[in-house]
Amino acid sequence: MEEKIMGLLKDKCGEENYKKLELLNNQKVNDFITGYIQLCNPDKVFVRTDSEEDASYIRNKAIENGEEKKLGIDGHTVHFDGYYDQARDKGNTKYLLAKGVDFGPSIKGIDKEAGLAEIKDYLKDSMGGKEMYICFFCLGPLDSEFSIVCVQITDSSYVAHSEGILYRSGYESFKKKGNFDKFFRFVHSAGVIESGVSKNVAQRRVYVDLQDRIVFSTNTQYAGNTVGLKKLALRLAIYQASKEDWLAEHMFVMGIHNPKGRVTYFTGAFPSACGKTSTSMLPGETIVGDDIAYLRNKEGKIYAVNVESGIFGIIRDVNPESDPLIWEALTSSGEVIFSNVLVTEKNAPSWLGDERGIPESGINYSGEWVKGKKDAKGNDITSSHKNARYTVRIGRLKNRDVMADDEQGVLVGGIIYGGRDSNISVPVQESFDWKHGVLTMGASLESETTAATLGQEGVRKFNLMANLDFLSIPLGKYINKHLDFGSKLTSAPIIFAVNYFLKNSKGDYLTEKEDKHVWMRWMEERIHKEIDAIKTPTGFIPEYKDLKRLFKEVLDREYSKEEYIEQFTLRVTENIAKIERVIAEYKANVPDSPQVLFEVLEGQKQGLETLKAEYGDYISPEVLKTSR
Ligand code: OXD
Ligand code: MN
Repeated sequence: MEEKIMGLLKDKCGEENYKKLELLNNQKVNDFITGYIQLCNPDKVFVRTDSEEDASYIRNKAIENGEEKKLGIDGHTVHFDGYYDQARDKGNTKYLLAKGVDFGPSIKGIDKEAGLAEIKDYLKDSMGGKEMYICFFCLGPLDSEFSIVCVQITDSSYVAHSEGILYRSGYESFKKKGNFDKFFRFVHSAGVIESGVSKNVAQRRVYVDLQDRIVFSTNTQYAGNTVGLKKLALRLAIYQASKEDWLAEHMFVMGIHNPKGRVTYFTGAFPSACGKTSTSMLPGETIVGDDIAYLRNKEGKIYAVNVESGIFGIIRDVNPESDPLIWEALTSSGEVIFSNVLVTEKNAPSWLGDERGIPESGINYSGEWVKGKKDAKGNDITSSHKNARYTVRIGRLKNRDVMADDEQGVLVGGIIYGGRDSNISVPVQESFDWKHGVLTMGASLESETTAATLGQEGVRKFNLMANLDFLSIPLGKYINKHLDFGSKLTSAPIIFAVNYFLKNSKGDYLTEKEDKHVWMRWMEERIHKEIDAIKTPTGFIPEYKDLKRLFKEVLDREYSKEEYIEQFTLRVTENIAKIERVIAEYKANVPDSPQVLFEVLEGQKQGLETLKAEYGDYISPEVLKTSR
């Protein structure tokens, strides 16, 4: 390294931190760091190794510089993002694309040169008066064929602290690898801070450079935009996976424990805020991960790992009865970062749907808050934000799976797709085979939008495999990749679809929050071929007798025939309309759609129309059973 540049690195790092970098003996790491020290111009630099001492340095900094405040319970802190910085910014998240490259209308790109110039302009001197944190992490279990190591540069101790909870530390992994250059890089600056939050949110940008494996994020604090290893890394991973024959998915990984003593692992893809985390934490079952999974084919079977080691979960309607495990972790001492909740006069967090009730006043993401407070546009400001979050290590949950850190991953028996769907699909159904599952369940997923992304809520949107927001390859290629991946399996997992949000014509939910546990147990028994099911044009659905038994066994509840019929009635017209919408979406926006997608969807539509001609718009499962 040039004398002058090395001098700068030494000067900003100080003896101790410089030594930590020296021990890595990695030229690419050093070049990367010095480049951004020069550009961002921090006052000083801290290098995080895997030591507890370094983790605690960052934790303390977050308190010292006001990014987090201590709450009443030991280890609990709260962080606030700006009023207009409360969710993922899809509109300003773009791929830096070389001239002539186009991923199709569903994926936002920006000319690489122009995008780099813009982001570097925002980063220039952005860390003046601040400390730069350099952190090393690992996606996936350490020393595993699944794992990818990463370097995060950030000027936010909250981001660095969150990552310390959410990911496995990776400094030692870098050291072991020596002078290598295949790692992910993230550069984040919250930009100018005013009253504790990013001031220039109009210049909030998340730009992804797939070729150079680097993601930039500026003028934002919300973790979904800033924690590089989460959704920013998922974008890089999807691209890399597409070149290397594995899958990077927006999926939980969990074990379902049958009373006979066996455990069957599932992965499940759901859009944000649609029940993914709460499924993965079902009491009596075990959690491997709640958000992002890497899947690999090993000897014809799928194995999966959790990319993360913590949970950045939505804190809404979390109560001791419905979510006992997370409730316990969130109300006992230990490390938890709450974000964008209400802080009460007793210095405790309060959230929407908290059964302890909402106080009259407190401090929240809008500052001092009192019931009835309105924003500049006259909209009600809720006490806690709808997308308020907690950040906690999975190890804090009593039901962490024993295989959670296994470097081989867990054998996947079932894959689930779920969305927020108020009027079409039955609560649970099983695909006919891998191709049918991928195309009619994963590739046809629609979901009503939620507060996890900026923009209007409750709008039904196409969301390919619940991964659309993070796709970094053209959609058709992504679907083909899944089909191809499945075709190489000798023992493919069974693909299922669930819907926790089905309503009746009056707008009431037809299922309870806990019912998902029964659907999981039904799927588990189906995988082991222990029970029959009813064949319908959209998939196999449960028989009443099995659900009646499982409701009693799992929830100690009587399950009536009426409930079953209402929940599992095939809504033929709605299903046909959905297929037509999905086909239209692909025709309009996915130039590389695989032909087989249209064939399978048209086939399903035909099946529905034939049935409709005979039995009408709404067909009871009892009728479907006899019409086989
Ligand atoms: C998340 C998201 O936070 O998907 O997991 O938005
Ligand atoms: Mn997610």
